[in-house]
Amino acid sequence: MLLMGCVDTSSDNPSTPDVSIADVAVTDVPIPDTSEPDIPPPDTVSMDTVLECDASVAECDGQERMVCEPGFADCDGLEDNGCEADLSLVENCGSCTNVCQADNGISQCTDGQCIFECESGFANCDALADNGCESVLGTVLHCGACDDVCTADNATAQCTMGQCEYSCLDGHMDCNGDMSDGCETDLTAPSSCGSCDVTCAGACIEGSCETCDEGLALDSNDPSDAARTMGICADLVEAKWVLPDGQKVPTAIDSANFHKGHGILDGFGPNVDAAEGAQLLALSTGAARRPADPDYEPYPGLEKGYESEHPAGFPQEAPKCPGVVTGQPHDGIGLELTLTAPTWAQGFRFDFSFYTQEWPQYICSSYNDIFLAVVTPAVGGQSNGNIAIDSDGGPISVNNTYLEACYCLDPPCISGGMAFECSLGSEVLEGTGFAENASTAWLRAQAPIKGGTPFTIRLAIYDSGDEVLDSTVIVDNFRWLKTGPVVAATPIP
Ligand SMILES: [Ca+2]
Ligand SMILES: [Ca+2]
Ligand SMILES: [Ca+2]
Ligand SMILES: [Ca+2]
Repeated sequence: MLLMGCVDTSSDNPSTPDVSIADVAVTDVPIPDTSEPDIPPPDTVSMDTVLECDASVAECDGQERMVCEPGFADCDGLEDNGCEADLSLVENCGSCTNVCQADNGISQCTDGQCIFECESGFANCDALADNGCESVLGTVLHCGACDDVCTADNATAQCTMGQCEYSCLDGHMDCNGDMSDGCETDLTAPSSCGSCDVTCAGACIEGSCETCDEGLALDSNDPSDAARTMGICADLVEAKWVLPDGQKVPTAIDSANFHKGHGILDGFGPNVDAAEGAQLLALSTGAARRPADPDYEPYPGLEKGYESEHPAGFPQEAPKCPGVVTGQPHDGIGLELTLTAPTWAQGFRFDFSFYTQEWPQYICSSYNDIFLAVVTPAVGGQSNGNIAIDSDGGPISVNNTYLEACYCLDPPCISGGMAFECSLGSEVLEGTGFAENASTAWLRAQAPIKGGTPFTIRLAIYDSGDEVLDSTVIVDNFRWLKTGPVVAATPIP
């Protein structure tokens, strides 16, 4: 570890000593020139320097002088323990004063240089050696790695097992499944009321769509009440009662009979509730009433005493009844609504169910009562504008494909050459005036529209060919849609 000796360099150049003296002090010997310019301060002298006696300093004063081996140094200034310091150790790495230390790290001394590795869970994210491994991994600032920050709009973040996890703030949701825009959806908006997919045709109040159909009069003649009953609490420009073809109701028509064709009901029989709010709208070729209601007209129905024209593009015949021609409209009623959808809307939907007394006797006959929902301007490739269509693309007439609730004691029941399985039973017919007849399930019609642009929809129903054996449609649950759907009407699962 240490060499003992006294090296005489006097034969070299006695006037210019070229090696400095470190903290192994040469004592009681006068040093000729203390202003030697190339004597560095002691604490910067490399301890692996081989010490030499200055030749001008009287043969080392007769004492043995310490010369450290390379890689060692006399850091404590004590001769007794010689060159005690191993300069390859972290305590004095390369020099007496170079202590290798790194916060949250494990240091090594390699080739006289301090290096360190961070302990598990820490990292040197700022690349500064002085503060070692200053960053705690697994936090929202450095989740999986340095600067892997967990942050998202309208969300709180935490880092779990190196993965960012987010919780949306109250009133917000990540509806697009993409946290790069955070919890982007405002759940207090009518376009996403309380959850991603709930849309309203009115205000969103505390996460639920506004309803505006509580306590409306059964026999209200105000067409905007009919709209409210359907859930249209805003965006209504105009509402009016019309004939099925959109014509004004002539004064010659018996006004009382005409207005019996609509009713605001709190359900349709004991087994069918309003699909939205407290009430649903009924439109009928007879009286839109249940047996217990005032003005109810029992089987075979109400003869209102007027005819009208087919709407443009009608009659449209049922594909399943080839050769059958729908008769002249009788006892018809239409509700025409002009609406301006919010700008976010690209479509709308509503629910309806069609009941008819023409089943079972008049299947595939000219007594083909019909409900239609005509949108103007026409949408989705429907040339006649009708969006209330069945699975064949035919109209919702007596001969639509969805007539699956029927009174049939021993299915299938055969009518008009057609077999009816009556798969929905007859419960929904009870208490409606159609107990021994037939209906569809609740169907949902949908269509695209352009948000911000007014359009009209005319809901109409009429007897076909004569006035008897009435048909009724119940309508409710109008909603705007954020995305534009294809035109369809399908049973609600
Ligand atoms: Ca998102
Ligand atoms: Ca309603
Ligand atoms: Ca009829
Ligand atoms: Ca009738």
